[in-house]
Amino acid sequence: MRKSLLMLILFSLLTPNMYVYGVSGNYIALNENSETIVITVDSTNFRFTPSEVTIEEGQSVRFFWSDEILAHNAVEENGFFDSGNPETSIDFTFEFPIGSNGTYAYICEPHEQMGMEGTIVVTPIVIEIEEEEEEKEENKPVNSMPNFLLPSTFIILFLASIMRSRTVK
Ligand SMILES: [Cu+2]
Repeated sequence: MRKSLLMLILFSLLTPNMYVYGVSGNYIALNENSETIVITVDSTNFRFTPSEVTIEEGQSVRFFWSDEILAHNAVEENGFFDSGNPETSIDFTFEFPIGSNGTYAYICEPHEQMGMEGTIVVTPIVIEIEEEEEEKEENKPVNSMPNFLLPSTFIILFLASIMRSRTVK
């Protein structure tokens, strides 16, 4: 009898925490599912397409072309990423890590003079954090208070009933 009471107390204490972990888990899953942007070479042979992309931190850019007439590469101006030697076929994926937000200019080394260049804008991940904070604040007066109070109320009631049954006997 006492074991089942203890289990009930533990369960009611754990339930609000499990809910919070579940929510944050969903946010992580959303980031992992974000798509990779593919940048290739257009029909003029001297342009990247798309030449300007905006992504979020944690997303990847894939430089991909095959059997081009000319050999190309993609090199960031400060060496942040580098697809290597110019090739007619390239498949190079670069992930922009968390904290890498900023604007990155890159060039194709053999065709820099032709204006073969591009820009990648990486935006910081702020939406998830804002949502989580807003949710917490919104829920505080409505949901969080009863969630927090209920388990402790149960414990007090259970302890009181146990103590009462002891003193009676
Ligand atoms: Cu090129």
